[in-house]
Parts: sequence; structure tokens; C-alpha cells
Amino acid sequence: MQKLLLSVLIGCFCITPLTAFGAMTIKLGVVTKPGSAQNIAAEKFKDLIEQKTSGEIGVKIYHSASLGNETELLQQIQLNTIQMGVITDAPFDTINPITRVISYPFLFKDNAQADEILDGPLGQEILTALEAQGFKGLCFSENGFRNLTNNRRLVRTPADIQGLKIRVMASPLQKIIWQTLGANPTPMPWPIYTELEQGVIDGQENPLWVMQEYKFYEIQKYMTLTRHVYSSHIDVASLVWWLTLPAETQTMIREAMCEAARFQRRDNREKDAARLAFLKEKGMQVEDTPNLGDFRAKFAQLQSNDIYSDAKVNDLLLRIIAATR
Ligand code: EAX
Repeated sequence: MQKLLLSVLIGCFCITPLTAFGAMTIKLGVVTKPGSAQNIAAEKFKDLIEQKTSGEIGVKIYHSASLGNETELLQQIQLNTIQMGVITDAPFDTINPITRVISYPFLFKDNAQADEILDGPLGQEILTALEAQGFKGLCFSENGFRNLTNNRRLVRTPADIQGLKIRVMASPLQKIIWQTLGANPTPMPWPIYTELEQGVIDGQENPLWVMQEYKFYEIQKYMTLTRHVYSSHIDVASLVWWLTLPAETQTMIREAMCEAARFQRRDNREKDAARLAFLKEKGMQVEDTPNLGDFRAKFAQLQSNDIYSDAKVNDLLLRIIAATR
């Protein structure tokens, strides 16, 4: 009898892993295409989840803006029409101004410092703040440091930016940054290849992977390594959905997403030198060492700009600036 009970128990243990989490498919949205930074994080997350749950929890990735632009994806996550997203920080900016602290110009001196702040308690404050708008902030993957490209002239100093029509993301901060630099900023959601090709805009700014993956070397002649802002993705889940999940499932999902984020950041950084060489080979004229001091000086008053006037946002910005010194 005891033996029988034991074998029944063992039998149960053999099958319990398949029912431990409850079968479901997580819909995850990204605006960019396979091979892009967002997709690399999303695909790694999918692999990890499906492996950890033996396929019981599936992840369906909706890429290439098939469900809309990043602002629209965020709305769908709030409504739980889709459960998760790997979304650039900038479009969060109109939803919760606390996210503006991430892309404060020339904030992080390098990748290691961005990781140190965003993976630490200060980054956690940003993730937690998003709950007020219906998001469970899980972790940060990345676009990376952004650089300027344009089709008019090689930009070496802020004076060269004067009057350039630069596409910016849907973010008040990004608009102010490019106004401050003397450009004519034009907010526009992703993707923007056609607008660049047709000359509706003179230029744009993005990390090196974008210039390569989206073939901007075909339609943009000049690039300047401005690294003016660090651009993260915020990896989020729908809070209403999240609250229905057992604690164990929440932990498993959060850990998988954060592992995917770390994997993607490493992958992105490892490829950057080869990307720069590739873009030069394709004929882009590149200013590798602009005098960034001149660019940085333009932002001396930005901390006291209205876009940082919310007391909580201002307080966090000042603490992050202090932590990066
Ligand atoms: O990640 O809109 C943007 O410029 C973003 O960086 C784009 O989604 C590529």
C-alpha cells in the first residue's frame, strides 16, 4: 500500500511541472522588426519562458508595429489587450513624466553606469511609479546611446544643427532637447524610413543598430557620434493582468524578462564596433569625436525646465545626477 502511494506520488511529481503555472499565451508587443534590439529581448524572453514552463506558458510576439506604434502598444497593455511590451522609454514620457529622468542629456557616462543606476534602487523607483498608470515595470533592456544622422551636412558643433529638421520620438523631453540644440524638431512615431527618403525630415537620432538594421546608410549621408542620450526600453506588463497571476508565476516571468534584458544589452554592446565599421564602409561620413562639451553646455539650465517641474520627478533627477558624479 505504501509502495502504491509512493508510486502515485512520484507519478504526480512527474506531471506537476506541466500544470504548475497554468496554461496561457502571453501576447507581447514591440514596434520594431526581427533582428532589432526590442525583438532580441522579446525573443530571449520567449525562449526562457517556454523552456522554464516546458511550453505550458507560450509567448506570442507581435512585432513590426503590427498592433500599432509604441504609444498605441502602451494603451493596449494598460487595457490588457496585450499583456507585455518591450517599449522605448520616450513614449512613456507623456504617460508618466518620471521616465524623463532616463534620457536626461549626457546623464550616464557609459553603459556600466546606466546599468548601475537602472538595475539599482533608483531604476526600481521608476518601474514602481508606473503602477499608477496600469503598468507593472519589470526591468530595462536598451536601445542604447543615440547618435545624430542627417542629409545636409556633417555636424561637428551645435552650431551645425541650426535649422535642421530632425525627427524626434513622441516625447516632450526629446522635443526640448532638439529645440535647445537649434534644430527644428518634428515628432513622429516609428518607422521613419520613408520620411527620411522623401526628405520630409533632414535627419533623425538613434543608436547604431538602428542605422544598420533599418538601412539608414542608404538615405542618410552624415552621422555624428553625439551619444546625447541613453535610451532604454522599459519592459512592462499589464498591471491588471499581473495581479491575476500567482506569486510564483510573477517571479518566474520577472526573472525571465530581466535575464533577457541583460542578455540583450550585452548583445547590443558587443556588436557596436562592427556596426560603426559597417556604416563607414557603406559610405556614411562620420564625425567620431565631436566636442561633446559644447553640446553638454547647452543643457546647463535643463534641470529647471518646466518638463522637470513635478516635485517627484525633479527629486529623482537630482538624486540620479548626484549618483552619476
Ligand atoms: O528602437 O522611435 C525610435 O526612434 C526608437 O528608437 C525606435 O523604436 C527604434
